[in-house]
Amino acid sequence: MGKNIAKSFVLAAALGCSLSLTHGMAAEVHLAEAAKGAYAATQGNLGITTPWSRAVPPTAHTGALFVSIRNQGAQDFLVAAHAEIADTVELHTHVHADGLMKMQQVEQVEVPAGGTLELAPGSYHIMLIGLREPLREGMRFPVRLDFAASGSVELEAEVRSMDAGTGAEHSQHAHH
Ligand SMILES: [Cu+2]
Repeated sequence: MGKNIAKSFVLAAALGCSLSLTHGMAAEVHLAEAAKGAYAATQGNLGITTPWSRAVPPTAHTGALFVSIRNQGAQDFLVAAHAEIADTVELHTHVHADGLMKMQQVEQVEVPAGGTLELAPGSYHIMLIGLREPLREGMRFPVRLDFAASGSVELEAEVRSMDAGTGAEHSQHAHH
């Protein structure tokens, strides 16, 4: 009897140990993220990474911006984006239609409560239409993001190489 109690104690200790280990690892990941300077800006409950786009050939008139938005609070919506570098800036998503991936404009994009909105190649993105100058690797340009609840955030976007990022290549998708 006494032996059994001792055994279950050991088990509980082992479980407790593995639980706190998992917890510790999650905290470590979070710290690593913060140490990297994961956010270019924070506003209210939002933490926003540096918006980025791929370099485009000088003949291209469109580009796409990607950014990650972490929301520590209640549900919010990205409702608009502005950038002087383009005549028109729209919020887009990708949809499958007739076996093709097509881009489609959306009114707003949810930033889920306690979650992350990921604008990424092949998914939601900010479309830059009518580029006033080519997006060259290494250049930076100002961008403003408007949120329904959190207000507007000014950021500086950076242009990365033409093959930056993972997933589907944006330039290969049919544009509405
Ligand atoms: Cu688009």
